[in-house]
Amino acid sequence: MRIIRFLQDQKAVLAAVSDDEKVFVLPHNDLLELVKVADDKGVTPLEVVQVMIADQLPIATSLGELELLVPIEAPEVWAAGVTYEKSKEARNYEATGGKLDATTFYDKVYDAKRPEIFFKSTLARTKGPDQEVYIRTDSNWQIPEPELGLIINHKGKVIGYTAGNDMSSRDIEGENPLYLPQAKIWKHSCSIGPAVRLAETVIDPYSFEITCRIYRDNEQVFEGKASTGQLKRKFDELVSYLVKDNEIFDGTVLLTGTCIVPPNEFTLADGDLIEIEISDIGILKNPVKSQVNKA
Ligand code: DO4
Ligand code: MG
Repeated sequence: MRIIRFLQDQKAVLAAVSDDEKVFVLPHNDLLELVKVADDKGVTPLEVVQVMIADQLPIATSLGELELLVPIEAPEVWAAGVTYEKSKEARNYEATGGKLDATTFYDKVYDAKRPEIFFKSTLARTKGPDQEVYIRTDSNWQIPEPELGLIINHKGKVIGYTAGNDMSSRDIEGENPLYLPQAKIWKHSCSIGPAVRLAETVIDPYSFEITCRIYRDNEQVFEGKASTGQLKRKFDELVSYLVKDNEIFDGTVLLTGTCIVPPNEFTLADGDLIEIEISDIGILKNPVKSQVNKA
């Protein structure tokens, strides 16, 4: 069971999507309210949804026709880095100018007890399905980072899973690791969606299949696939470092690192379309816009 939000008559509507893609409107304002109702009743969010939709007909509009919004208004988005071997290799390439035999701090963090965790986005900055993500004007090497996102409550309990795009500037990051915030955070540099898969409906979170496709002039110019089974760390390990001595708010998203990196000669361009598909969650689509000449 997945949870979405869509726009209807200028208002956000919460809905459940069944495994056969039928959409049922829910009476709650958002996922957090649904979770609270479930907690108050001593049942699970899935059980609340099942009771709600038992005597209800699905809406006539298909999922593909809805104007989807971010599935959760996450107060903050955090991200883990260098959690997959593929990411470690890509960072080493950036930091060493291609000298792959050099040992860097990326090798160290990959093996260290403490993971890399950084601040990525706020509610006002986070974009949803079909919204534009921007590329920077001062970078010549930019990529999407397709990542599984954990939606957690203030104690770090995982409520659900979504897809996320940790847009990144490889040349700015490669020039100096102290530039990480500029390589990661700018206007429209983070998107999440299209749905939240309720945690209790996921048998094994280490078997999500992630696919990233990039289209240019209606032609596919990149496709990469990976699985969360390749993750070096465990999700609860990442969450434990995020919540430690921190104040985390209900509905926070933790992106869990990228496992797919386009070829080193690739950079995003104005007009590209990014698709991030995660099995049992959906496809997050975002067009790419350059900020050159943008008001
Ligand atoms: O070390 C820089 C960031 C790494 C990252 O964002 C990732 O591995 O996904
Ligand atoms: Mg990342």
